[in-house]
Amino acid sequence: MGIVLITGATAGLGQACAATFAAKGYDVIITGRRKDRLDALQTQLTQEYGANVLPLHFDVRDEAAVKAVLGNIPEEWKKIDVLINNAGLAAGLSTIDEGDTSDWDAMIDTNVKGLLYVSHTVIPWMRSRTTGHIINIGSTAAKHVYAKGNVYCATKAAVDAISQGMRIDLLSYRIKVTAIHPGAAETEFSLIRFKGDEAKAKEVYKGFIPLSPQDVADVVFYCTSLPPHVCINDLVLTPLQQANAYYTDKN
Ligand code: NDP
Ligand code: 8X3
Repeated sequence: MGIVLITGATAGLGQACAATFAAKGYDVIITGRRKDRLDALQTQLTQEYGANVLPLHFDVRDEAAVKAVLGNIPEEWKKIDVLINNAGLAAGLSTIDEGDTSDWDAMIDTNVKGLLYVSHTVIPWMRSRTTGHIINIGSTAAKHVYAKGNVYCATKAAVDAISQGMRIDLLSYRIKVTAIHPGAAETEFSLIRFKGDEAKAKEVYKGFIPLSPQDVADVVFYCTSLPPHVCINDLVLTPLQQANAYYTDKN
């Protein structure tokens, strides 16, 4: 089928994407900071789907590490067909005057700069083959800002804008760029946002049926399964009870 690279494959949406693409016959490059999870996922994907798996252990915020680890993969793995820029986080939920600046750094460095470092490494390989598909995971938070979401929403609006820019710049190389913007999906996202507070994290998903990681992975895969001349540019998916980042009908 081809080769897919998924950043942030140790949990949530990225992990579901890894399993989905492996099940469809892709060779899979999985990345993240938690090496134990990468190793476990490699074993699972190999045993369940017979997939070839390349686990890469690095922090997307560290440009030198991105270049050293991802930049030096074996030549046969550089023929990446699909890049899923998924690694990301929300850190904290505070008004702008009360925000923690280290949270801001983490979100901007991961969600924006990390996505750029990884893309900057992979795009030349796609360009040389005049083919490829970049999927950037944005959020409904890219489309509407919600109270206390300030910097997180800004990073996802940046992902939206970068996706538009990539699409223009890469048109002549026939590289597809798709931004996918999920609404609330139950993953480790809220646990990370609330720094391990499980009660607060669980509260986020009460009163409605959130997206599952598999729901999102199925949509991501669909976008990659269209004919070569068709590109979904921008796609928003939400739970039925969520209209946008701000309005959720909880009961
Ligand atoms: P999870 O917390 O479950 O997973 C996040 C993944 O990102 C993990 O694999 C984590 O791996 C990786 N990651 C985070 N920081 C870094 C880093 N510095 N370097 C490398 N990898 C990193 O969250 P989700 O699966 O929910 O989130 C995935 C993406 O989807 C994010 O971009 C998020 O903003 C977006 N999103 C999530 C929504 C939701 O409701 N869950 C809705 C809309 C968008 P590790 O810790 O091992 O490094
Ligand atoms: C994650 C969804 O609504 O918590 O991007 O911002 S939300």
